[in-house]
Amino acid sequence: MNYEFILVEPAYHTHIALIRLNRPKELNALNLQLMLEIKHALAEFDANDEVRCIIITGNERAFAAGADIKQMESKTAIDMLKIDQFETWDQIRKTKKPIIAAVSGFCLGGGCELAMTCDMIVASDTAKFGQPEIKLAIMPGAGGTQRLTKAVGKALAMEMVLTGKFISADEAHSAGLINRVVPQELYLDEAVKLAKEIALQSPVAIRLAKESVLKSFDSGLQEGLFFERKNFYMCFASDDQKEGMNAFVEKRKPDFKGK
Ligand code: DAK
Repeated sequence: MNYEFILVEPAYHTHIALIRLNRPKELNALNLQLMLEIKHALAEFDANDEVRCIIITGNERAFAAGADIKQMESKTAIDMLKIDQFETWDQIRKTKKPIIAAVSGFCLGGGCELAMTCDMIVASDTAKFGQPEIKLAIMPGAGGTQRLTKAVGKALAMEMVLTGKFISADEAHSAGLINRVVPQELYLDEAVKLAKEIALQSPVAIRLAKESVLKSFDSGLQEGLFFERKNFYMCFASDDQKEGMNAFVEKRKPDFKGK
């Protein structure tokens, strides 16, 4: 697939792939094609054994200022139903490899929802997070009311969703929405640092662990514990588990192969 609105580097660093949203003039507004391209690139990375962690980023001014308002403006409810963008978003959410959002500048509406669909968020100190859909007389539609509330709690989520106010990277960090805040010139490097730590681990165990953490979002405790247990057992079916434990015993660094 030729990408028009994203830049893709499957080997950005060893075992780390990068997707850069690339509609700078529109502050990376997420049009339908761009979302399809992200879905496609993620599926390719999932199928590529060399990739162990994925970073999605924008540019210094904007991660993404939301879904493309100009593309949505004239749509009817039935148009939206027929387009069924949720299929694309669901596929993105189902990516098996860990995804880090490296965020600078505006991270709004669908942009914030995309960042929250990723597994971790590293932000520049200039980042601004918000769900301003209410100002357009709509509401978050790609998980914003759910993931934001789970991350920051009811009080702040309600305020952000009902007033559309933005919060700074520091506020987002204190509220538990993001993993780290660093000076703007370092946000991508910091995301790479985090990705490198993940890429050193066993890809099998990483996949099972990611799945298990995500399970906690949509299950009760008992069901989640049961799911975790199955995935825990599954780790012992991998060569990586033998390698990891053997390397510990032999006091050397493990070399994980994802098998
Ligand atoms: N869509 C389209 N164009 C956008 C845009 C957006 N979301 N955000 C910015 N732009 C465009 C501007 O129109 C402008 O284009 P020109 O006028 O130069 O042609 C250019 O980017 C630069 O923006 P500004 O001139 O406005 O720049 P400022 O620095 O003055 O302001 C701003 C930056 C981010 C505060 C402002 O641009 C702004 O308020 N943008 C809109 C933010 C917003 O409301 N975002 C939420 C959009 S609704 C769904 C999934 C998700 C969604 C819906 C459905 N399904 C799965 C069904 C999500 C919905 C949304 O995100």
